[in-house]
This record gives sequence, C-alpha cells and structure tokens, in this order.
Amino acid sequence: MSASPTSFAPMKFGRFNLRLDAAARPLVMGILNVTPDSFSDGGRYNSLELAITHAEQMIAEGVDIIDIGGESTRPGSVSLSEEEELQRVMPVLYALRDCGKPLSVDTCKPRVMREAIIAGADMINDVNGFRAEGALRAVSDSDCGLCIMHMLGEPRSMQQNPQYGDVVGDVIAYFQERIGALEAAGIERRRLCIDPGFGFGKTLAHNLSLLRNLQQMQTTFALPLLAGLSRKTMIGNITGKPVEGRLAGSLGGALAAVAHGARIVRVHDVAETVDALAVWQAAMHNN
Ligand code: 8Y7
Repeated sequence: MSASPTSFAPMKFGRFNLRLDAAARPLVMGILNVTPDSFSDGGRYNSLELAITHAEQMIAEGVDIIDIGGESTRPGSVSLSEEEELQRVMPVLYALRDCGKPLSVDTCKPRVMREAIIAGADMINDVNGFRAEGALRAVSDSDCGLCIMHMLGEPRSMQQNPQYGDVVGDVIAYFQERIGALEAAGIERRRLCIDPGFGFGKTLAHNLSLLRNLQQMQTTFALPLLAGLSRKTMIGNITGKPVEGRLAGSLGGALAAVAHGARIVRVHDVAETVDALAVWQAAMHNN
C-alpha cells in the first residue's frame, strides 16, 4: 500500500509513541498553567500543589498530553526571566514525571528546553518555532516531540496590526523554512508537528482562513497538526462571550479543527472536549 499523507507511522514523543494518523482518535492536550498570578497568595508551594491537583484532574478526565507552561504568552504579555520560568516549570515536571502521560513543556527558551528534556519532558511546545538562538541545538540531541507553532511578531505587540500577503501561503512558507531548519539540525521528521498559532499575530479573518485551510497545511507537509482555539479571543469575537463563557464556542472550535484535519487539540476544558471528540469519532469513523 502506498503511503498517503495521513498514514504516517506513530510519532516519537520522548518515552511515548503516539498514533496521530487520520484513522486514530484525535488527542487532547490539556493546558497546565503554572503562573503565580493565577493563584491568590502567589506562594510557590501552593502553586505547585494546585498545579499537581489540576494535572490529576485532567488525567482523570482522559487527557492525552499535559502541556506545562510557566510563561504567559497571551497577547500583550511581557516575557519572563529564564530563572523564574525554570523555578515555575521544573518542580511541576519532576512531580508529574511518572504520571503516565506524555509531558509537554511550553517554552521558547533554549535553557528551559535543555533542563526540561533532562528532567524527562516528552515534548517541547515552542510558540516561537525554535527560532531563538540555540533552540535547535537544545532539542536536536534528544527524542522529544516538537511542536512548531507560527507566530507573527512577539506576544507584547503581535495583535497590534498583523498583516499578511496571503495568510495561508505565508504560514505554509514559514513551516517550510522551519521544518528545513530542524531537519538540517538532524531532527527526525517523526518528532515534528505543526500549529498555525491561532491568535498569535492574527485577526479574526486570518484565524478563520487558517482554520478553513488546515487540511492544506497538513497535506503539504504530511505532519500531524496541533490546534489551540480554547477560550481564545477569536471564540469571543464569534460568540460575543467573555472568556468565562467560551466553553461551548471552544468545543465548536475543537470539532471544526478536527474536521479540518487537526490531530491534537490544545484545550483548557479536558472532560468536555474528550466527550465531544468521542461522539465526533463515533459518528465519523467506525473504529
Ligand atoms: C497556543 C500555544 C498558547 C497554541 C500551541 C492561550 C502556549 C495562549 N496558545 N501553544 N500556547 N498552540 N502549540 O490562549 O495555539 O492558550 S498560549
């Protein structure tokens, strides 16, 4: 049988081989934020305990990958020092090391990547697409999975006036360049997935063009596609709901992304997304 673009072998994500082909169930990546500002007393012990409790809850709800993030990359946010990011992320990574689920670390910093890989991270999720000086070297000598996300500009200013010639073509050209750079650094293709980066230097029209054309990106590269729409501004723009009212809209977004070929969805609401995808899968596939 000839290989079709979606019949690739299991992907190598650190300790785990994950099935991300079109016949497999789409996977749910749960967001685990370890940013002190989200906790009332800002205490480190308290924030570690809360993060572990949150992770345990996501595991009970059927999460497939846990994405640990210490740095807020929301529009307008300023970047965090390397030390501070390490102090937030590393204790959580150590505590969850043997939880049985693949652990992803959301970081743009080569030193955080290195430390996370030594501590056993199975995946590095870089919203900056491994463009930082030293990022390729930090990940090349390992077997962790890598998510290459597209971002135009930087978080502080990216939503000010994003402009593209042709947003889908520009994002595809970016992936072409980044995949080439990763492969030139000796990184195997079966470690890679791509993500158009909804909301990262994009208007609603840009986000919707990308969402409608996910399949084209997937087939161009024959790599699994990850999509994060959960609670984002684009969901608010469409529904008119504030962030705390975006669950239903986010579920609609996750299903739309999967319908257009995404294989991993990055979400806050794991239990609800797992159920929505289970019904989707039962309705659309006989496996
Ligand atoms: C994404 C992400 C964020 C995304 C990937 C938020 C860290 C903003 N969004 N990583 N990170 N894809 N791969 O609202 O869309 O969650 S942070």
